[in-house]
Amino acid sequence: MVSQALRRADADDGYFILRGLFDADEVASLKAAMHELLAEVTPEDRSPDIGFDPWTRLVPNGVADGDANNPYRVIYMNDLHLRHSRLDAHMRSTKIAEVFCDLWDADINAFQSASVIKPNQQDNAYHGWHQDMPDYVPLSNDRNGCVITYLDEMGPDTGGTSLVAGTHRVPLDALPERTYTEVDGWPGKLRRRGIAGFDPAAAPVVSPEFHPGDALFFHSSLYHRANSNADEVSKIGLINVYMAADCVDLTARNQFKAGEVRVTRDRWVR
Ligand SMILES: O=C(O)CCC(=O)C(=O)O
Repeated sequence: MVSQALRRADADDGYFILRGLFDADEVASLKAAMHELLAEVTPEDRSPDIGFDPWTRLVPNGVADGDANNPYRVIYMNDLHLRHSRLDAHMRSTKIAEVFCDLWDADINAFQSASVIKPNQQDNAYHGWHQDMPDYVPLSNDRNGCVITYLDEMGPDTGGTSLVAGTHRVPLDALPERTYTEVDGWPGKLRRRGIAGFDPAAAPVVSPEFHPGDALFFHSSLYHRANSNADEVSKIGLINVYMAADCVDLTARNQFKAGEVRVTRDRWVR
C-alpha cells in the first residue's frame, strides 16, 4: 500500500523515490534484456522508436565510439514490451502497478514502455528542461505519470535525472511553451530544449543519486531533465508511463503500442 507520506509527496512535490524497489536479481535480468536488445541495434535502425546520441562520432570502421554494451550510442528505445518478454513483464510489474493503483485510486493502463540510455561520456545538455505532458495532451484529466527504474548508479553527472518539486501543479490547458535555443558550436539542427519562463539557475533543482533498483515516480507535468554521463560506461534507465483508466486520450494521439495495454482491472494485474 502506498503510504500517506507518499501520497502527500505525490500531491505536493509531484515525485517520490522508492529506494530498492527492484532487487539485485531483478536488476540483473532487466539489464541482461537491455544488453541483448542493444547488441542487435545498428545505425540503420534509426527511427522514431530508436534514437542515437546526436554528438556521436563514427570511427573509420563505421562503429561509433560507444562502449561494449552500447557500441552505437543508442539513447532511446521504444515499445520495449514488444521487443523482449522480460521488459513486457516489467511493464506489468505488480510492484509498479500497486503504486499507481493506490495513488490514483483507479485501475491503470500503460502509455509508454521505453528505455532512456546515457552513453559513455554523453553530453546531454541539449535534452534540456521539459515536461512530458505537452506530448500527451489533450487528456480528459491529468492522471498520467511515469516511473524510471534505474539499472545503474546514476547521479547529477552520471546520467541521473534532475527535478523541480511542485512544478507539476499547472492545469493541462495552461502548460508553458517549450523553447528551443541555438547554441554556438552545436551541430546541425541541435537546439537546447527549455521551458518558457523557467530559469533553472534560480530554481530549487534536485538531482538525486540513484542506485540500481531505485524507482523514481513522477507526474508527467513535472519539470525535469536527463543529466549528462561523465562515466566510461553507458547507464540504462527504463521509463514506463501509465495513466488512470478514467484518463482518456481525447484525440487518440498516443502512437506508442504500449498505449493499447490495460495493465490492471479491479486492481489485479491482467
Ligand atoms: O532519462 C532521464 O533521466 C529522464 C527522462 C526524460 O526526461 C524523458 O524521457 O522525458
